[in-house]
Amino acid sequence: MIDLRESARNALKACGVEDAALTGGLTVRTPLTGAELASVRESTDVDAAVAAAHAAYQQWRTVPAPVRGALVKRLGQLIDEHKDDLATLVTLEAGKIRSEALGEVQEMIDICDFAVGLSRQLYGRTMPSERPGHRLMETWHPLGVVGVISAFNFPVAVWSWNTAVALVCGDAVVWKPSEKTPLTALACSALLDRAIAEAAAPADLHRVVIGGREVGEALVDSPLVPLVSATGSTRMGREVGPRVAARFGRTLLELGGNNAAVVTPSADLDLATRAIVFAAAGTAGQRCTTLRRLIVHASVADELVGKLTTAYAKLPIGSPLDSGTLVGPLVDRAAFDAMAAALDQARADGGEVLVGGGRREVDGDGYYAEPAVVRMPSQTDIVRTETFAPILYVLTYETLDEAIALHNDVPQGLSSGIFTRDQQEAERFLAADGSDCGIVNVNIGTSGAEIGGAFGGEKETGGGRESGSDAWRAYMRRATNTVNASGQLLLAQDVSFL
Ligand code: UN1
Repeated sequence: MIDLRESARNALKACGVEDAALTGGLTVRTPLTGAELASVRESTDVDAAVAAAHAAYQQWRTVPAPVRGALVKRLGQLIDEHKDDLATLVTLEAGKIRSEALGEVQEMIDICDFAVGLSRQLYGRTMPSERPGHRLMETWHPLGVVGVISAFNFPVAVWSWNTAVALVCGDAVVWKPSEKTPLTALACSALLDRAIAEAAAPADLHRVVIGGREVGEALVDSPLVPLVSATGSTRMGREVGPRVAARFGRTLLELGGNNAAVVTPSADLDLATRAIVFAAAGTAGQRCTTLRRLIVHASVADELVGKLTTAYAKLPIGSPLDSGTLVGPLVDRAAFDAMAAALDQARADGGEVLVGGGRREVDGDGYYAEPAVVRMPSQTDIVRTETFAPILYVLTYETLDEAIALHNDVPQGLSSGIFTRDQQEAERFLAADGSDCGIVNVNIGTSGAEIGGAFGGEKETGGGRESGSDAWRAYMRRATNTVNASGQLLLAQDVSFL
């Protein structure tokens, strides 16, 4: 039996976290057993951290972007060198199975690569001026301190999406990780500190602030934080959004999802089954991209549900430290209670729990849930609510219009998928009158997006886009420049004056 505390301490040490950071008032528990992993020091002066980061930004913004990219390149190398240590911490703190923990660290390496390339591609446009001898163009400048608020379920990848991009954009970062996962944050921060020191970049370019609500609020309210990138519940986003807007700051919100897949009669049901089980039961249903609703054509519903219940009944649930495990624990008891309450409500609404829903006694106070499949008579309120646990609600449809209407009739709009071999159906789902989500897939589940695309969603998901594509623009400010080399003063729109 491995000693989890020892294992966490070794991984932290290997990443360069000082012992002093590991004594304090915030107790960190592992979802594997509920036992205490460590205690960490809470931050008392967020304003000071922001001020220091702001001073660092003032230097960093004048460093050429490709030179900024070299820092992120080194960060990516260090993360790669410490892939095992970081994955161990992700497993211990967030409960992910090894392969998913390693996958999360791989996302960090990938986004560093992406950001290094980006550091030479922060392109602005030039536009034809309507005046002779004039040039019209735009320049992208660094923005300032980016406040990153991240959730327990992707304790490191989401930080890296924001931080790797923000750093090449010339910004500084102050990070408030989830109180449930401060150890992975300390490890990432130590690696970045090392890269910063080696690059002789300003030491305060990145700061971690650990604590609860007050720490987040200080970041949200700071006038020195022009962008707050927050990942978490819609409830949290509803508070953060207006507060930042009130001081004319920007937000990048990545909130709840209630992701669905449509399965049409032409779908490859074996491929769909594998994709659905990973998307719905993987990560114990604790991704914002987790598949929560299945909208199946009535003609294939029984066959697909049969395949799913068979696969679910065999899912290895247990400690993520065991190599055969595919489903680890929920993060804590509250998550399990929320799952049980949602299942009770689904039953009260006429739903039938076909498989799962119980708790497996695995180790101590770990809350290991059996992923559940629930057949529902209609899309009731509980189906329209995101419960952060492995519950898959199954609904049936007759026409594709009906499926799309059901699909879009939820408050959230993150990720979606269609399983079909009919190109017309696929194109319809991808079209303007198809899925209303930020992520729309064909013959792929809703989770497990690559970093190269922009990540985020519509409606109550918050509208932000992070990670790849042109998401970098949110981390910079745009200046539009008109340059007059004509030697005369010509006013636009033919206006005459003086
Ligand atoms: C999240 O759950 O907050 O697409 C992020 C995915 C991962 C990221 C999820 N690449 O499932």
